[in-house]
Amino acid sequence: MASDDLVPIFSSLEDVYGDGALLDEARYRYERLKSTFRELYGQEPELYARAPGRVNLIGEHIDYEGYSVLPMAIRQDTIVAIHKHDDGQGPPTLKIANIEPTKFKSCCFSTDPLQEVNESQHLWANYFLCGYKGVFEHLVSKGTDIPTQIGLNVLVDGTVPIGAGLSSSAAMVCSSAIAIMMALDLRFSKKEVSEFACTCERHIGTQSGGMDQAISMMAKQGVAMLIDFNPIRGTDVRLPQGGTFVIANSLTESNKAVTAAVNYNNRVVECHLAAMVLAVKLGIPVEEATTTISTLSDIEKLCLSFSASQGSFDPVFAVQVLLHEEPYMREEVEALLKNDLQSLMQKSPSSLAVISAAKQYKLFQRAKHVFSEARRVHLFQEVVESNRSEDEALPELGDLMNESHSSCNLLYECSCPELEELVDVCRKSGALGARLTGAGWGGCVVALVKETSVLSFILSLKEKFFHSRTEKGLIKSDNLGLYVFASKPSSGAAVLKL
Ligand code: NG1
Ligand code: MG
Repeated sequence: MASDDLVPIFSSLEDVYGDGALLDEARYRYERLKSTFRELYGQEPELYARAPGRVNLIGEHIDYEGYSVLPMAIRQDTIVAIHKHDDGQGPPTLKIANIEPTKFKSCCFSTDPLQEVNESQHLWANYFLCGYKGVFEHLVSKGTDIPTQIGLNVLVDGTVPIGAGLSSSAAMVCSSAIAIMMALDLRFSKKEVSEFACTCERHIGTQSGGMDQAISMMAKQGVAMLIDFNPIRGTDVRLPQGGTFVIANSLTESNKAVTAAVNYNNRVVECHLAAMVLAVKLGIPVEEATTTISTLSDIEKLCLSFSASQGSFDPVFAVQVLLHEEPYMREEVEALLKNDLQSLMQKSPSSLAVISAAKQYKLFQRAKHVFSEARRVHLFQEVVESNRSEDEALPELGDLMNESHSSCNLLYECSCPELEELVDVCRKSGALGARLTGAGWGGCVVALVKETSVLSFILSLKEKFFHSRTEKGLIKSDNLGLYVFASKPSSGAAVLKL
């Protein structure tokens, strides 16, 4: 299986960036990295590691519940240039600089893999530190010898927009992890990195699922991928001809690491509580429910095991019958689970932060979103794989995307006014479907558009959404290509020795 392959090492930019306009841009970026590296550190990079961002086509907020998702890599990526360094003066350090030093200030960390990531500081370079810790944690988990700590000089260039739901964080963690892997003379498979990069990104304080790291590591040019979890597996998905995905940025940044307790992690905790409550309602003893059930996909498995003896059992139906629509108060959940929430969440400091910020829990809505969204992913894949004509298939895919968005907005409440406006503009501009992509609360929209109308679609978005923003000075009109662009499935992470 492809994901068991080692992280590829290339010696030419063409291998990764093809031979079009992207290659010219890449040449410029790598040259600039090389010369800036030399100026900063007095040496040239030993190698470069790059990992792409992604756009999730369907399957939002379900990866951490164990459900399959359907993303594709985008061309925007993060490049990490790296070289070992030992100036013999004092203990070795990790020096991390960015090609945009005013926006992203240089940082210096010790080489101790046991150092904590300071969650409250929200440093961009923390994502490098996550990758660094991840490599060592992975070695420990494999029972492999730990290499001697060495100093590293690092320079980063990222083109994935930040806080846009296109996974700049995973692009940075994955590219850092493989750069460090190479600098320490280690070789891991794409799958290994997918797995440990997901776990180590949690040092930032978000309880991420594994979608972003998996697609960033395993993506292949020209195909989207169905990603399954436990264990991680990627299946190529060939998108139907005649349709193009256009990404548009709502220009509202959502920094998940900062808002985790009320947004992202809050939803993870609500799903966890919903799963335990459903288990109890399905007759599982409380003790067992609170110790063995952690995700909603555990509940679906339970339902399937019942269905063998009691006829079919649908998880969306179970939610409707077993949970109530009014938000649950803490006392009610505690009474159902015969435990106080503090002790149920005690193993996870970030869950404790959620509990102290939350006033109520929307178990019905969150669980209904997750189960129905999981189903939409499979319907999407079925349509893609069916031999239906593009005239038939594309509108069906568009409908599924629209349903997904409405569920994200109404049930999961992870949209925002700017995303709503942009989705609306997309549909009025001829999109077959449009939805928020990534975590939401800001960031991007992905729209499915007929290939033949992509240009007029983008023009319409520029006029109806972006024009007023350029007038207000939020963005520059000559930069609009950064905020709205068509995207083809791009290739996954790689190391370059140039
Ligand atoms: P983005 O949009 O990159 O912040 C996040 C999670 C994913 C997934 C989506 C929602 C991380 C690294 N990524 O993505 O795992 O849960 O939200 O579908 O936290
Ligand atoms: Mg992210």
